[in-house]
Amino acid sequence: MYTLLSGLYKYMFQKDEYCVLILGLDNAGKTTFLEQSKTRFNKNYKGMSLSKITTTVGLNIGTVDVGKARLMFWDLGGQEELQSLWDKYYAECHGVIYVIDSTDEERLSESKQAFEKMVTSEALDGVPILVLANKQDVELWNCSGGRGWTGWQAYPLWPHLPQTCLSIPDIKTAFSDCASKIGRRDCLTQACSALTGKGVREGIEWMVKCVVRNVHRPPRQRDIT
Ligand code: G3D
Repeated sequence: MYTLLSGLYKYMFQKDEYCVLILGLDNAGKTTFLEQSKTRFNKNYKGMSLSKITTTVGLNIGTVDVGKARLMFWDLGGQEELQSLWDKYYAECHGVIYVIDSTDEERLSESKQAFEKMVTSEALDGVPILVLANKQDVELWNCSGGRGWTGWQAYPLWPHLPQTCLSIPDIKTAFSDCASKIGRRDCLTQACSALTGKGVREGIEWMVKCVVRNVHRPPRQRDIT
């Protein structure tokens, strides 16, 4: 009877845990994304004010429950000297969320280099990657004359206003030579605003689908050795 009840309890309440790394250059919006995710998915979570978040130095950890899956996020610092620590976490991770600051065209090639290094790491072979083109609210706010969110991947509605944010096609073009290195794995580029929360739920739900599906795939090479 005890076994039956404990089995039932586990079936109903136990979560399958997955480790997901949040990577990207400093100031991309990783911590804001983590806080926004916790606020959106965890009932009663009273997070810090998103506008008061400062850049990640070291490591932030957070947990988000989506159905029967529990995502354990590791938000790693993106400063150049901290990037060398990223690969210490690769072996344990089930998914990667790579955050790009879409308003920072100047650092796009630096971000691409960090992405390329990450994606070619053997320890991450087959791991799903969600690329978040963050801070899309900046473009939309400017381009819609302050009327708020108007849709995905929008181009300026008022062409005479300066475009302050890279679009998804811009980012895909800049990262195009990474395409062959991504290999056979789930990879999605998604527009997002960690600050307003647009795109956050969709991104996380996509990641959950991928990590759950991956568990049923044959183990990665690194697991066999
Ligand atoms: P990091 O953890 O990647 O280093 P943070 O980045 O989450 O600390 O964010 C860095 C800065 O970007 C913060 O501003 C934060 O408010 C801002 N930011 C993060 N996401 C968004 C977004 O979606 N839209 C906009 N407009 N800003 C965002 P400050 O001013 O504190 O440096």
